[in-house]
Amino acid sequence: MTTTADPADSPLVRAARGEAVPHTPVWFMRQAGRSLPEYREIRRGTDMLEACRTPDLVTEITLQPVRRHRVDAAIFFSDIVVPLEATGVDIDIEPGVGPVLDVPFTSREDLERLPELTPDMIPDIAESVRRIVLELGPTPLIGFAGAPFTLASYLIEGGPSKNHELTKSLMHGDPQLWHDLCARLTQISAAFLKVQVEAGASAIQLFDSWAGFLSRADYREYVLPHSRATLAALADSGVPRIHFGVGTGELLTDMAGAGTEVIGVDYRVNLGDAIARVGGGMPVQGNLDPALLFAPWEVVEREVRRILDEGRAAPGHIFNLGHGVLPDTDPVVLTRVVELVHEVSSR
Ligand code: 1CP
Repeated sequence: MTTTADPADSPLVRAARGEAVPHTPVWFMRQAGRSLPEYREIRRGTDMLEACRTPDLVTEITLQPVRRHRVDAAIFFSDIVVPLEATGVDIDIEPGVGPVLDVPFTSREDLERLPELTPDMIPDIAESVRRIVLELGPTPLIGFAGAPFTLASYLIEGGPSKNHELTKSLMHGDPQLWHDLCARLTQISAAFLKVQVEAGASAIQLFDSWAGFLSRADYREYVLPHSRATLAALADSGVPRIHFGVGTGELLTDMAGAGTEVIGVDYRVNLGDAIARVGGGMPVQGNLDPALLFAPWEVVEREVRRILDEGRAAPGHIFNLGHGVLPDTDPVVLTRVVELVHEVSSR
């Protein structure tokens, strides 16, 4: 099979559509940043959110893992809270912690102070995407955003949370405010995704990282309608959509039905079981345990082969980790995984 130089015909996009591929495409969540020495070097002295708004840096950091590992896709270097900050939310990304707010979201007045996101608030994002796409040529760029629940959790908790208790308290204590907040976050997420697609991204991923903290009943009532609306806003964009959350084995069928072409699977669910759970008809992404990259190579190799094998039961498989690259991962192991995936799956 020949592939053209068009990223819309790349192995990643083809696999996401359930079409035949020359090899199983592979990329890694959090491949940009984190474990790469060249990332740490270029980021030195620049605040994370400032880096995300600087096209020179965003372009270089997005391309670094593609050059080094020869992955089948780039993931846009940004963060799920970038669109929130762009609307004026006073939020920072603290090194070693993550997104933090001095004044968390509590009330209707806070919602009234949260405007919609318009493209003129993020001209640099479109510019970064255009530059990256030019440099990438045939390799697709994946755009992304946080889903309303995960964004709401940062706003309400004021930072990373172990239990999401303030979020659940607001969700149940004032359902109307909860749904209105999530409707606003749907607009913000969808607008952020559309800017990336219009500037040339070839696929999008909607991260609902913390949805696994919810019961299925709460997920269905308070979260799924908003994720569905976010994904629906991209339905006519022409690019495949990937939906992923951590610890979401129990929610997989609901998430798979949210209006996505590909369901991302975290490492706690066996890939074959995940494929069966969603009915076998849907392309999947995943799901090597990122902690296993620290194990002896024989273990990594066995797991990669098993996951590739199980992935054959789906109409398409995008190889990935079951969550992000851990900061101390040896980048050499990541490159070897890419080579192994390509070698084993080539046909
Ligand atoms: O100073 C630094 O280097 C900050 C570390 C860092 C980086 C490199 C953060 C802070 N964000 C990012 C980039 C990032 N974030 C990317 C692009 C890079 C890539 O994937 O290769 C993406 C896709 C994200 C998305 C993101 N941010 C998610 C969803 C993905 C996931 O891992 O579940 C979440 C939950 C965040 C919030 C966030 N931002 C940063 C951190 C450390 C966190 C997590 C904090 C927490 O545990 O709650």
